[in-house]
Amino acid sequence: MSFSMDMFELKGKVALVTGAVYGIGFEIAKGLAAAGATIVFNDRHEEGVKKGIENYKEIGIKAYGFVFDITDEAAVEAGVKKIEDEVGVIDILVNNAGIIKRIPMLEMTAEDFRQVVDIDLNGQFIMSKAVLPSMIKKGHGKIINICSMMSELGRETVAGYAAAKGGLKMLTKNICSEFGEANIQCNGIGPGYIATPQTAPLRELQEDGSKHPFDQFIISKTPAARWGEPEDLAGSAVFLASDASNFVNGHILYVDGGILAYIGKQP
Ligand code: NAP
Ligand code: GCO
Repeated sequence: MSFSMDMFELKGKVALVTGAVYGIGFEIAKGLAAAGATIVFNDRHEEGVKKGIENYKEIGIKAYGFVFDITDEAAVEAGVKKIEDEVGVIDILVNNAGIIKRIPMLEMTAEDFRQVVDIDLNGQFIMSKAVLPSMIKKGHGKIINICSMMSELGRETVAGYAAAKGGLKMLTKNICSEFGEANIQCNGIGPGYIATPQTAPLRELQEDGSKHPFDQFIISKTPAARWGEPEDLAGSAVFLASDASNFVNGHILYVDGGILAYIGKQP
């Protein structure tokens, strides 16, 4: 297929973005909608789904919301079946939902660790497994896993999150390996430090009005010298969801303002 801008077009495609009521998922969904996709999202609670539908309506997007928890295999299978019946076969899955627990490793319980891995890794496996059969039948599909700096780097307090996001990078490569022949592309986006509710505690102002030390630390570690905004991720998501990336598979696209390229400020 020779190149044309139409390759970025998502008209007629159904995109499911998990946990996309706000934050990164919401901005990615906005980007996919701007490229023409029909947006479907989920939340664990009915109120979240209602809030999400309102959030999308406010910006002129008719989105379809469904209640299910990505860690509950039976609920996910029922949710995906409902989406297929009521909206259509899912062409694009963005595995965005996730949590973090910031606890020093020696204080982290096995249950804390398990919960993070369950939502940030097992949940992505369960979601992918649920959408793959119809993608295979339809003859194409795109799965985009939201990875992290912690797919490559470690830091104090995030043992569960780093283990899960490192695992998600390898799950991405494995889905690519196992389903590439079925014309399914599975890639990851690795956001840098993005200003969302998840990272709000790292940006809180100090009592004296000065910046949080972690806030300053991240700006000094980022060649772009700023936090990312959720909308910084939308262009990459559209690319990886579209025919423009049909020969890109098993790749993690880091959208990090240059963090992974940089050794840090010289003293
Ligand atoms: P966020 O603001 O905390 O939003 C996370 C979303 O996931 C929420 O809508 C949350 O719903 C949903 N969720 C959590 N557990 C779920 C479950 N079991 N089933 C269904 N939905 C669930 O996070 P964010 O910063 O936008 O992050 C989105 C993704 O990007 C996450 O995977 C995160 O790890 C990743 N990421 C974030 C950053 C960053 O700097 N912010 C950087 C790299 C990667 P509730 O409201 O119901 O909890
Ligand atoms: C943390 C952060 C990160 C980011 C992100 C980086 O505590 O270090 O929350 O893990 O959210 O995933 O890419």
